Amino acid sequence: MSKIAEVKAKVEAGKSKLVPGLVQEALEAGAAPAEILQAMVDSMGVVGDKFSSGEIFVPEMLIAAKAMSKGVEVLKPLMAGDGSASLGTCVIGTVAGDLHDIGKNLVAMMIESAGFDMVDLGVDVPADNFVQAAKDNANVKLVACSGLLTTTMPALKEAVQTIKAACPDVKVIVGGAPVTPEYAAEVGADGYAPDAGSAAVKAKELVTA
Ligand code: B1M
Repeated sequence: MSKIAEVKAKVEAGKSKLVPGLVQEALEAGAAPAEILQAMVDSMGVVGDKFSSGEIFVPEMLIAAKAMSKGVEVLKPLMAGDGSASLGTCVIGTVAGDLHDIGKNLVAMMIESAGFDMVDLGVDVPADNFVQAAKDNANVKLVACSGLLTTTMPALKEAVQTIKAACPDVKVIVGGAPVTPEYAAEVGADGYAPDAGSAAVKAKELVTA
């Protein structure tokens, strides 16, 4: 089994203690950080499918998520930018009622590496907290809202509309598995991205346009 395949298998199995070492070994074997990251993202897809089919339950999903987060910690320094030029501050969070943070953390990492200072509000963030952070922090140019559950789509809409009403000059970008470009436009977001890499590209585009 290749090192990347081992990383993938151990993330799926939720082996938090083994994953960082295997990620390191995969790097030493010549794998690119992006390739290892994609393998871990794929693992979470498998975990989601197993949850949908009733093969595993919430605790197993949670330990797999923890294992992936440990692996991402090893990759983060390799994927971060040099931070030399700031495009402004980005406030990021997962919307109210939603506890998923792996995708949000990846988006934060990529937007930061594109040249933004990052203020991460974590998960389950009420709309007003995004506004408060946009006002309290210096030079906020962008707010990024992540949502993973169809049931929290209304919270995403509320977040976008509250932020745009209170801070019309701040750009808002949204994303997450159930979010579509059409939904993003409908709720009044300035931008949408399907994944972390394109979120960084879109973020830069929004504040430099
Ligand atoms: Co949850 N969960 N979960 N879960 N979970 C999903 C999302 C689900 C699809 C699983 C399934 O049924 N197949 C399903 C949602 C179904 C739906 O809404 N239609 C689901 C469910 C139902 C639930 C609970 C309701 C389960 C329950 O309690 N019965 C519950 C809800 C809790 C809550 O939030 N209130 C729940 C709980 C959990 C855990 C806590 C156990 C855990 C999360 C732990 C954590 O995040 N720290 C968890 C996990 C791990 C998952 C899956 C398996 C993996 C999510 C993940 O991290 N994916 C997920 C199944 C799946 O995704 N296939 C599932 C990897 C990550 C890199 O991808 O987050 O999509 P993702 O991010 C991508 C893009 O979406 C995009 O870029 C990222 C990477 O490139 N993106 C953005 C994300 N945010 C963006 C923002 C942007 C732009 C792009 O701009 C701002």
